[in-house]
This record gives sequence, C-alpha cells and structure tokens, in this order.
Amino acid sequence: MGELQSEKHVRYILSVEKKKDGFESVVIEHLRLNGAYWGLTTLDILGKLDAVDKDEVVSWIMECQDESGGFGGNIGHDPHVLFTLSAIQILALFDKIDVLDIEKVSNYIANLQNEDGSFAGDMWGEIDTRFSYVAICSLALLHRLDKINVEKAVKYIVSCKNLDGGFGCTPGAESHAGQIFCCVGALAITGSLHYVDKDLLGWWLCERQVKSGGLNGRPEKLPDVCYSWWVLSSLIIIDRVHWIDKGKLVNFILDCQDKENGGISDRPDDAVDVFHTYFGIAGLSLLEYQGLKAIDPAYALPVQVVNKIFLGK
Ligand code: GRG
Repeated sequence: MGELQSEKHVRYILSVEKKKDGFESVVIEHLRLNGAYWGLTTLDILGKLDAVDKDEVVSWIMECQDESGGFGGNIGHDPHVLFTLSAIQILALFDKIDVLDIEKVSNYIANLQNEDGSFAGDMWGEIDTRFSYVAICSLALLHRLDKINVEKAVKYIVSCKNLDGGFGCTPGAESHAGQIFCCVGALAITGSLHYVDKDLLGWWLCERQVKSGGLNGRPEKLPDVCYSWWVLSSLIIIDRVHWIDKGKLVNFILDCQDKENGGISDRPDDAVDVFHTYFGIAGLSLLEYQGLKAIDPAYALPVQVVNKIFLGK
C-alpha cells in the first residue's frame, strides 16, 4: 500500500507517450487522442504538465481534425464525438481553445442530435447516453450549448432513468456506473439535477463498495479502479460521497500501483495502463489526497482549468 508514487507515475505516463512502438501504444493507436487526454490530465493533476511540449501536442491535435469539424482518434481516422471532447479537453488544459474554429466544431456536434433529444456518436448513428454527456460537455466548454435543444437532450437522459435510481445507455437499459456518470454529469452541466433521486441513486452508488474497499460498476461485479472515477464523481455531484468509506477506497487505489515502474492497474497485481493511472489519480484527487490538484467531477478537468473557462480566472 504505502504512499502515492507520484514521480514514478509521471515517468510512466511520459514513457507511454514516447514509446510509440510499445505494446500499450499500439493497442491504443486508434484512440490515441483519448489516451492523450487521460495521460495529460493526470500529469496536470500531478502538477507536471510542463514536462510535455505544448506546441507539439496542440499541432498534433489539430492534425486529427476532419473536414466535418469533428476529431478522429489519430491523424487520418474517422471523426467521432468522443475524440472531439478529448481534443477540446486537451486544448482546455493548455488554455488553447482559441485555436479552434468554434463554429465549425460546435456545428459538427450539434448535427449529431436526434429529434428525440438523444445523440449519435458519429455519422453511423449509434445512440448512447455517453454521447449525450460528451456532446453537452463539449458544447459547454465551447460556450455553445445554445446550438442544441437542451430541454430535449435532458428529457432523453431522464427517459434512461431506472427504478433503482440509476441510468443506462438507452431507455430501459440496465443501470451501470459509467452511464450514471454520463447522465448525472450532463444533468449537472445543464442545471437539471432536480431530475435525480439523490437518496435512491446515492444508495445504489454506495453499495458499489466491496470488502476490499474498491468499487464495482454494478451488482455482483469485480471492483475496478476505473469506478473510483465513475462512481465517486457521481456521488460528489449528488452530494452523497460521505456514504462510502473513503479511507478504504484510498488504500485500494494505492494497492493497485506498480510501485517499481509506476502506473496503476484495474486491480492489485494486474498490468498497469494509462487509463487506470488516470482513474486512480483522478479518484485520489476527488478524495482530496494530499499534493494533488483538485479535479472537477462533471467536466473531468482540473478545477483551475474549469474556473478559467467559466469565470475567466
Ligand atoms: C471525459 C471522463 C470523461 C468521459 C467521457 C467515454 C465516456 C465519456 C464515458 C464512458 C462511461 C462508461 C460507460 C464507462 C464504463 C466503462 C467500462 C469499464 C465498461 C465495462 O463494462 P463491463 O461490463 O465491466 O466490461 P463491469 O465492471 O460491469 O464488469
């Protein structure tokens, strides 16, 4: 267990970025923009964003933009709203949103909204509340929520609410912590949290904590460090985080560190990756672990970055 191995995690993240031919880099090749968001946000929470070349990252991101205005997961890849949010978030980290043609990007996103308020992820039309969150979060960061029908978007999300208080990916689909984060995050951003039954949902979410202190994503499943983000951020947004044992969760996350080479895994003794390194460190930040910058639970960006965008300071 011990302490957070911050320096080793910084070295690990920087090494993944550099080792373009390594196993991890190859398997996430198609979602490199996504991976870059997780890695760079983690570096920022650890206070080490300066270790990367900002101009190099910004020009690579702009090369991932398609003529439609959306971004692909890598240069020459098809655009998708998920990568478009990652691009906006990374530019926000570097205070560089102004390099974007905001009209073009926000039109790309707004065109993905359907008549019933739901969102497709790309031109192929798959619908999921993940895409509702991603579209709403992106447009909010660009100050362009006026481009979509927010009322219908909220109505669609509320139609995905289940009797257990949770949310699924489409109406009637099983509650899952990942989808709950998306729905609760989108409702928070649009000022619509009154649609959430906070006690009922808080109860379902706090039942995700298992004996080891870790959290799972739905009943009877194994714990995974990723839920230290999806469950915790939701609990914080609905003001019920005091319903879990925070100390036990901190210990579970610290137990998932590779103490020699850095990085965090899904469960103790598994192989580390950049996604779980983000989830672990972002989770610790939500738990106010010492020495980490605070992260905003709805925008998934450091609080300082969010304040700069919305308060200008
Ligand atoms: C900017 C933070 C941020 C998010 C962008 C992509 C996205 C929006 C949200 C994804 C939310 C989501 C659905 C997360 C869950 C991912 C996950 C671990 C799914 C695994 O499902 P199973 O069935 O795992 O393999 P369990 O744990 O249920 O066994």
